[in-house]
Order: sequence, then structure tokens, then C-alpha cells
Amino acid sequence: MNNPLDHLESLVAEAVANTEAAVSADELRLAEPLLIGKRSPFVNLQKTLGGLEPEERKSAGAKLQEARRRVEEVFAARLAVLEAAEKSARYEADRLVLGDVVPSRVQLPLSAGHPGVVALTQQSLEDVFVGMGFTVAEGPEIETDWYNFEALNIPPAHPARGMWDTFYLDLGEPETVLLRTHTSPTQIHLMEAAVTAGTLPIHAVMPGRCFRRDTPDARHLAAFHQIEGLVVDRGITFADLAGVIETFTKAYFGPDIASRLRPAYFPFTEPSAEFEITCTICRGAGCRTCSHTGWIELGGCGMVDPAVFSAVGINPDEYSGFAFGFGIDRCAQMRHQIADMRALTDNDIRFLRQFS
Ligand code: FA5
Repeated sequence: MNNPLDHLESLVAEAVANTEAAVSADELRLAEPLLIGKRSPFVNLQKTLGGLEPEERKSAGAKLQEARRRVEEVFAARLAVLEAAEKSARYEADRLVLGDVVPSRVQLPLSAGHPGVVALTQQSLEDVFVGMGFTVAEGPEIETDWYNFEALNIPPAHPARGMWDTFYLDLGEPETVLLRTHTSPTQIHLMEAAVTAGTLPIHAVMPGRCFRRDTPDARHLAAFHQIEGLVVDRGITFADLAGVIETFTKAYFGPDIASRLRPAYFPFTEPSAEFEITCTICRGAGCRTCSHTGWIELGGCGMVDPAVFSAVGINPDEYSGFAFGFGIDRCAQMRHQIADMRALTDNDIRFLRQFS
């Protein structure tokens, strides 16, 4: 008896040719049952396999499935092409052309908008630090694992990775490309560039957007902003760091707001500290925003760990340095006494207008 799959290849070729000949997505969808669906030759052939010996039936079944899958792939690709072409044709047809828009005779008051409170805060922070002799630099929001973690002395599987709940991107090897969880990777870019160009020392601040899988609440957002600081020079000590933090706090928040450093742990600084200021909402009395402690954590800081210097090729016997990083949204919140940080992203015009 003839093998029922003798003509399989020509059936595939015919189905592919018919699929590719379709000129509209609707035409292709209508033809689906005949090409790959219930009324297709593949389904008819499947029924004829019952007469074969069990072993033969198994291999013929697999061949048939494979052939049908090939046609299904062509079908899906053709449908995607036709749908995309129809969509752009629709957009093109909807485009407004000169003459479609008739000038209104009603005079509307036009508002040009203005920078939001976070952008304004970033500008004032930059101004304070530029006034103290820092330059301003920026780094990418998408980083590799090396810049966000490894060069900062956080190797794969290190428990400190748990300090940052990361959004990974589906690019390259799994968990190698991510949305930066802090602005600290910009320190690495800056030090690498200074080593290459031979332009050490560094006195820079680096503002920018960061991303974490944090549940938004009164003090957290999933997309927020930090400003990083880095000083690398000969003879830098912890006293320089404490002096910069204190000078900044007084310059930005005013003389009645105190700052304090508390011992903390960051893998890329040693020793490390947390930098807190008096809660400006309750003036230290305790409220919901500061979890009734009277203090708000602005950020972290410490002396650059020698392991970080080694990762970028700076000799830790010759240079020392300090780094700090704190939340710009948190600063805006404290400066303007905003009880809940989520107000920054609510787009409520009555809230936004206050900061023009
Ligand atoms: C860091 O991100 C370290 N890179 C800071 C650092 C830099 C330490 C240099 C040492 C040397 P931390 O995870 O604590 O540390 O975040 C620092 C600050 O960013 C926080 O204190 C807070 O002000 C702000 N921040 C962190 N997560 C959020 C969030 N989800 N929403 C808003 N602000 C946040």
C-alpha cells in the first residue's frame, strides 16, 4: 500500500504558497481552516494513519506534526506582516494634514508647563554641590551586572544583592542586563574614564533615575531618583566625608535641620554609614512619614572600599576616597513636607502647580 505521506512535501509547498499569496489579514484568517485548521489536508491525512502498523504510525504522526508546524510558522509570520502593514496604513489615513485643522476663534489661555518638583530639586542639589566644588556627571539607566554589582564588590550570589530588588531586562544571558538599582554604577564609569584619560582626582556628583521592585508607599517609589557623590584624591579621610554631608545638609535644608551618621553596611564602602536628617514634617517629634522616629534616612555613604579601586585599576595605596548616594525624591519630600511620596507621581495638577 502507498504511504499516505508520499505527497506531504507538495502539500506543505502548496499551503505555504497559498499563505504567502494572501493579500489581506482578513483573507488569511478566512483561509485558516483550509490551510492549517480543521479542514486542512493535514487533518485529513491524520485520519488515514490509523491503518498503519503502530511503529510506522508513530513516525508518520511525528512527520505530519512537523510539516503542519512549518506551515503554521509561515502562516503566523505572514499574518503579522499583513496586520502590521494594515495598521500603519490606518495610522497614515488618520494623520491630520494641513487644512484639516480649522483655527478656533475661542482664545484659550495657554500654559507652557514647568519642570516638576523632582527636577527642580535635582537642579538645586546640583547647585549646592557645584558651589562646593563638585562637577556634575551622568551615567546610563540600563546597566550590566558588572557595573551595578560586581565592580561594586557584590559578586554573583552575594547575600548583599538582596539589598536591591532588581528589574532584569530580557537581553543577552539571563540576569546580565538590568535597570540600575542605584546611581553607584556611575562611580565605576567615572573612575574607569579618569584612569583611561589620566585625569584623577575626581570630585563629582551624579544624579539620575533608579529602579527597584519596591512596593510604593509613603517613602518609596519603584522608579525614583538618587544623587551619587564621589571624591577620589590623595589623603581623603572620613572627616572629609562627614564635613561634606554636614555642609550640604545645612546649605540645602537650613540651619535648624540636623544630620547624623549611623554605622551601616554597603559592600562598596568601608567603613559605611547611613545619613539621616531630622524629619522636616514633624520636626523630630515623630509622625507616620518617619515611622515615629523623628529621623528620615536620606542615603548611604562611606570610604571607597579598596576592592572597588582594584576593580577599576586605581592604586588604593596611593588614592583614597569617599562616596555617598541619597534619594532626590526623598529630599523633595523633606524640603516641601510632602507626607506621601506617591503624590509625586499622581499627576494631580493642584499638587503640581504648587512648585512652579
Ligand atoms: C544605595 O542605593 C547606595 N548605593 C548608597 C551609597 C552610595 C552608599 C555610595 C555608599 C556609598 P540605599 O539602598 O540605602 O543605598 O538607597 C539610598 C537612598 O536612596 C535611600 O536612603 C533613599 O533616600 C533612596 N531610595 C532607595 N530606595 C528608594 C525607593 N524605592 N524610593 C525612593 N527613594 C529610594
